[in-house]
Amino acid sequence: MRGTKRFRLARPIAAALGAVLLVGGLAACGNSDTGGDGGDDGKLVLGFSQVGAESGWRTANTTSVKEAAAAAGIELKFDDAQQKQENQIKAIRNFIQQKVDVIAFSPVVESGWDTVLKEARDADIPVILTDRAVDSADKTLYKTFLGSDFVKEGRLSGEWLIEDKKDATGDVNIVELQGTTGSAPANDRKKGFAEAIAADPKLKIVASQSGDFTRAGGKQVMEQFLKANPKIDVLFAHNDDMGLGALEAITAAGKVPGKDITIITIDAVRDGMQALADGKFNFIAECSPLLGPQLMDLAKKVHAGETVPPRIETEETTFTQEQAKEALPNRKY
Ligand code: GYE
Repeated sequence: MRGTKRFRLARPIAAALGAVLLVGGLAACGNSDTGGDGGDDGKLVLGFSQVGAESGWRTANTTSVKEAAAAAGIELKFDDAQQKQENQIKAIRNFIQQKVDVIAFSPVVESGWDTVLKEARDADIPVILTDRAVDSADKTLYKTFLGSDFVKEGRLSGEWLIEDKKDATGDVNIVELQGTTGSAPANDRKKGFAEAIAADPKLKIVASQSGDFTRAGGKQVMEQFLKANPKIDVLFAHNDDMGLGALEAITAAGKVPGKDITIITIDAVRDGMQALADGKFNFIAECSPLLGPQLMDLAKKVHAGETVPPRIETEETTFTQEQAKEALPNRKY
């Protein structure tokens, strides 16, 4: 009898408890709907759409993002877009559907993002641009842009060249290996370099084409440049990888890189720095890929509703051959 009675009393309690748990569970889901606790275990969920794996820079950047997410206790949903904008748009739509707390992405090209960014805004999911910018006129479509000043990198490269060629007589013929067509670093590095070298009329860009930021692209386009242009004095490559690919083409054409052809690149990843220390490159403007820790910090802040600066610039330097020799042993990437 007693047992039965206890059982009878226990049932409503259990039912009530069940209801509380159910409501609690729904509330937890509800939080993530509105950008609340996100993951099942209460971790902030960050959807990150990476450009691809086109260069040493990109590999170092991916490692930095993954390591920083783990260190910050952030659940990272990582997507590799293989250098295709349509893949990035798909990934961002997936993140919206999954109701992640924050979306970060490195836009492969500058244009064409407004629609998907509006979708993220409508879903109340804050967006952070990392590494590359978009050209959207509506700046409320994203919270901040964390990355380098690419125009400055191009300008510093051009200024170094002016100094290096100040005693040269006659035309100095430059070939340019551009990054991915339509990308912020390709547009901006081209612009900064052109503006700087305009100060010296003997510096002339005789050919300029995209090598898509890859070694294979750099090699192939440099081969064409060498065939079409009997006199090439300078190569300006928008990243180390294209410069490294071009080295093969230059050597195969019987020329000595770093001597017959002055080579300027951007990034300063380990292989690039090695080529510079070895005398094959002549100058590198640094572009830091180690954006992970700052990105995680920003993700936490925007998730908490804090205001963040609309533009955060990475600190960078430049390297000559001598400086590369000194810096190489401590280079992290
Ligand atoms: O310079 C290049 C990479 O967006 C800054 O992308 C980045 C660039 C970097 O492929 O190596």
